[in-house]
Amino acid sequence: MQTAALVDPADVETFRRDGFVHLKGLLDADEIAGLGRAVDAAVTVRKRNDTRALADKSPYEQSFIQCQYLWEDFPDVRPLTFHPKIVGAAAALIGAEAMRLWHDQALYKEAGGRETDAHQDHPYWPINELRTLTAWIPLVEVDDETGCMGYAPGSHTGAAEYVNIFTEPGSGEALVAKQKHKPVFVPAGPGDVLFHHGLTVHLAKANRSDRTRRAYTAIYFADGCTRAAKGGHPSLDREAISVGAVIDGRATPIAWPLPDGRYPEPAPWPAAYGQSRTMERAARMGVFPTVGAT
Ligand SMILES: O=C(O)CCC(=O)C(=O)O
Repeated sequence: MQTAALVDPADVETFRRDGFVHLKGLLDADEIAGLGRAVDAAVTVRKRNDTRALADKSPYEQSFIQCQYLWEDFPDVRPLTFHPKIVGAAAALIGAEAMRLWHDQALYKEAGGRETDAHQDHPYWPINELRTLTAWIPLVEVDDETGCMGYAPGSHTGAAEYVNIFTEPGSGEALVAKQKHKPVFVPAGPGDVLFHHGLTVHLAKANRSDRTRRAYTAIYFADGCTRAAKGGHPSLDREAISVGAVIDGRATPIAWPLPDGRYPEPAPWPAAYGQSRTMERAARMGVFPTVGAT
C-alpha cells in the first residue's frame, strides 16, 4: 500500500482557502526531465498528421496543442500520470482516501500562442460532486513571457459558470470581471506542481517567446463521485456510466493508491468513436488516441 505524500498542512490550508497551491520541488529535476521526454515523444507521434501553421488553427487551438489520454497509448507516460507524489498530494489537498484519474493531457503552448481564456473546469465535466482538481506540471521554466498560469483566489467557493472557450475567444473576460480578486499569475519550473480546484477561475498568458511552453496536466477526482445529468464525456461514455452512477470505469482508473502498486491497463476505445466525424477528427489531430491504438 502506498502512503500519502507528505503535504505541508499550510499548503492544504492554502489550497482550501485560495483554490490553488504551488508545490515547489515536489518532483526531482532529473526525474521530471525524463518524464518530459516521454511526453514529448508522445506528442510528436500524436501530432504527426497536424501540419498546420499556428495562424491556420482555431483561436482555441492557438492557445495550446492538446493531447489527451496519453497514458493509454504511451505507457512511458504512466509514471507521470500515476506519480504517487502527485496523486498522493492531490488526495491530501481534496481530502480523499482514494483518487481516480479523469484524464491526462499535454498542453503545449506554441511560440506565439495566444492566451488561454479564463474558465472553470468543472462545468465541462458531468460530475456531481465538487471533489475534483488538476495537477498542472511544467516541463520547462514557465513565466510571464512563456505563458504562466493565473488563478483568481477564492473563486472555487463561487458559482459554477460554463464559459465557451472552444469557439468564443475572449469569453472568459466576463467571468474574471465578476471575481472578488484579480488572477494571481504563478511562474513555475520543472519539479514544481500547481494544483487548482475544479471550480477555480484560471487562465494563462500568451507565449511571447520563441520556445514552446511545455506543460502536462492530469485531472483527478475523489473515488465515489457520481455522473451528473449534463452532457457527454469520453471518460464516462466509453464505459457506459449512467447518470447518477458511481464513476468507476476503466477510463477513469484508481490513480492513488495504485492497486498492488501497478499501473492500470487502458480499455480499448469503442469502434463507434471511429465512426463519429468529430471523434475521428480529434483522433487524427492527435487530441485522442486512435481507435484500436491501446
Ligand atoms: O495550460 C494552459 O494554458 C491552461 C491549462 C488549463 O486550463 C487547465 O489545466 O485546466
